[in-house]
Amino acid sequence: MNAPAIDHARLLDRLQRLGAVGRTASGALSRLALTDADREGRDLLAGWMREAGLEVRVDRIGNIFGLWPVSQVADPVMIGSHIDSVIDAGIYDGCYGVLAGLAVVEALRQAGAAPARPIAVAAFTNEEGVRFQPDMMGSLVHAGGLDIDAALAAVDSDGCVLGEELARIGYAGDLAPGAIRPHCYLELHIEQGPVLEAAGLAIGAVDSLQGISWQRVTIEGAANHAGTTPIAARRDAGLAAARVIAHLRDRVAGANAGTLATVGSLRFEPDAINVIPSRAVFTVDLRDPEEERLQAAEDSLARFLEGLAESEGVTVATERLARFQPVRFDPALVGLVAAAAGRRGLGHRRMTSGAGHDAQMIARIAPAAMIFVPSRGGISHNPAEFTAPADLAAGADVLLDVVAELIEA
Ligand code: HGY
Ligand code: MN
Ligand code: MN
Ligand code: MN
Repeated sequence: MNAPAIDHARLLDRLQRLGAVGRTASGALSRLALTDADREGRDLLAGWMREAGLEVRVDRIGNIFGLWPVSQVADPVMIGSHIDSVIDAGIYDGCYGVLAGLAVVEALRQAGAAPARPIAVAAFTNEEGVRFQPDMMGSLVHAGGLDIDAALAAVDSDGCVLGEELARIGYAGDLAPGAIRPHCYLELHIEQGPVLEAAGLAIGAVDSLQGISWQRVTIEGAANHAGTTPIAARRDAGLAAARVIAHLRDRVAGANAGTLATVGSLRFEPDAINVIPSRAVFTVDLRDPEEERLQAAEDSLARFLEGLAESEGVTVATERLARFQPVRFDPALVGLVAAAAGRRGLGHRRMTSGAGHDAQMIARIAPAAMIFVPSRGGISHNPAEFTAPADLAAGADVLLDVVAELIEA
């Protein structure tokens, strides 16, 4: 076998081409799960996989698997991530890991490799969870953490049912959930944070991932006239929501170094300039590497909401959307990543992931690890998301080296 080498130019070109799919009239990238744009992106990926000689299989939650060599499917080295995006997204989040996985298979095939263990390149459905919750849904179903029928019954804010959307875009596959059980799992991903860039390092050997808690909070007050209702007589759902946001920032995130709190979505009803809001519906995203602190943040929010009902005369309802404990990845796999970076003379460090990833789900059923590359300015989930081509190439090279070791194991 010759020395396999990644075709960096083709990887970068595909990132741009996939990144062009799902642009709105204003040019924003929003390829939300199971939309027509997602179908277009899926079709593009599946076409590249087939051109590269992989067998493409789709399971019942729409996870796409590109398998090579075709003769074997059992017990593969799985390289995965996702190609769905958030709203007004960057082009690297998720797509980089899937396309680099495809590039690794192409490099090994090109070099005449005859692996003792097959490779499966996976694009998991609905990692972002923007349209349907929970996030990391496809990999969670794959890992047996969410019943397939419950996932197919998920409903978005327009009342669309996930299973019907999957059928509509032609990706309701026949493969049973979890059928392709990985021997081990690797995910290459942009860091989406500031750590590697600040340290001037090229590679993150990700050994852990923080816990995530997602809730939707609905506060019911009373609509009333903005000009005639005395402050003391108000049951102002808008004010109550504002107090929750301040509490999360000052008393939860502010009080604990490792805890992060975000209210990313908020809407008032009836949403009129001269009407006191009767209802406020918002999401709460809590993160912490320590499970006890994450639990304490959830408890602090629950107590605050109880007190608010009393003080503001409102009613409060919460709905749990997702809850994942912190994860530690496989030390041996993490060691392979660090060693491969070292052999290439790439500056690297072990680190934890602030973002959620499919790897945290697959880690439930197989040894898993992640490889990070730097994000410029630590920016992600934003059109300014960027990673330098040299860093993208280096990450793919490290992925290739580790996979080349694993397929011989
Ligand atoms: O929210 C997350 O961290 C993941 O990207 N869905
Ligand atoms: Mn991602
Ligand atoms: Mn993301
Ligand atoms: Mn993610």
